[in-house]
Amino acid sequence: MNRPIVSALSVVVGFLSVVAAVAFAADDLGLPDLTRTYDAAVADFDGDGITDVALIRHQNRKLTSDGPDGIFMSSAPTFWFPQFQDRHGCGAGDFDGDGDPDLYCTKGAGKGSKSKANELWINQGDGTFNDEAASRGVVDPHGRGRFVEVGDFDGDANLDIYVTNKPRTDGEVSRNTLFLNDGTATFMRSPWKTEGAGCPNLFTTPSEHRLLMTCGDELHLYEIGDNDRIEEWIPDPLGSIKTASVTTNGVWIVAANDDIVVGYKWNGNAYVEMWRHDPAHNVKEVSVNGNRAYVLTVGEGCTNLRLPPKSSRDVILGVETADASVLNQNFHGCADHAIPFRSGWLILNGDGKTRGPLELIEISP
Ligand SMILES: [Ca+2]
Ligand SMILES: [Ca+2]
Ligand SMILES: [Ca+2]
Ligand SMILES: [Ca+2]
Repeated sequence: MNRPIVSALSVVVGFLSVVAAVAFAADDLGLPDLTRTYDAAVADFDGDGITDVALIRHQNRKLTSDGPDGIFMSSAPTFWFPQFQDRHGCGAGDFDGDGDPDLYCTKGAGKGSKSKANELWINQGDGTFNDEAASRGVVDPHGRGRFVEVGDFDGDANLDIYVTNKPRTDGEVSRNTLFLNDGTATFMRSPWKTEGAGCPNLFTTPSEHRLLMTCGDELHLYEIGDNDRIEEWIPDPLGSIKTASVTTNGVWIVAANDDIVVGYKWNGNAYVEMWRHDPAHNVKEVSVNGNRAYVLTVGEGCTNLRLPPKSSRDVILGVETADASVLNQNFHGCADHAIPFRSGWLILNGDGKTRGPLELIEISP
């Protein structure tokens, strides 16, 4: 098993007065250690009560392979996806309503000049998955796929799929698309539009009917009504917002630009700024899980594995109080995404062409 040059993962990380957070090596849980990463989706895919991880590594023939993308399950053997598919963001949900989580994955489109087929992996309940995207209407052949958000956006109790797409280079339409589930895991494109193509990268879903996304330095919170009706709130602009996340009840939004993290609270009419926190490093992402927000910084940026470690200074904030716990991690690799996982987060550090360590942060009450 490959180990990072500096073993920062298997130790308790320092600090703190507010929460107890512990970092684990991902390979302790059967996940790869140093690897490239693009996205991950978490769910209990094998139904044993333990959260599993679908790890997506932007696998591509032109880039060094770290093994195929796959679903790392707690009891069943890992399920591997077909190799070299330029797979990007994935989202898990029980789309066919049979009680087990399925998985939808976007793909790129040959730098915006080719067609491709996104994948809808339907869980067979025996540790295997079948790609049924074509028969269920979610291939999105011209979409230059980037990220996925799963939620019941139209309130009919069936899980829908929101896909962000980067603009194409050949004039074909490639914009963000909401696929609505008809209740049989067959999907139709909604006419509903957000800030369309060109804003593919950062967004999250606070609750049903809603979509929060950052787009061109602005923060958009959409409330999705009848398909063509859009209501939108934009909190007092922080300026150059690049990342945001929200509590599941929609009461709190935590947003950040490069320098400042801000907490907004819904007062019945609008989101009102309640606190600010300076994390002292460039913020890459904010991810809310329960009443805690993980602020992922890039510090000195992506570091080469052959060089001495440089510090980053990630922070866990109380969403309602902004009480802060600093994590000095000294990770190699590129800070990538913080994905809510069990009581903490799965941290991806292998963005781009640089391999980095996977990390698990667990929070004790
Ligand atoms: Ca499991
Ligand atoms: Ca299912
Ligand atoms: Ca199933
Ligand atoms: Ca729905």
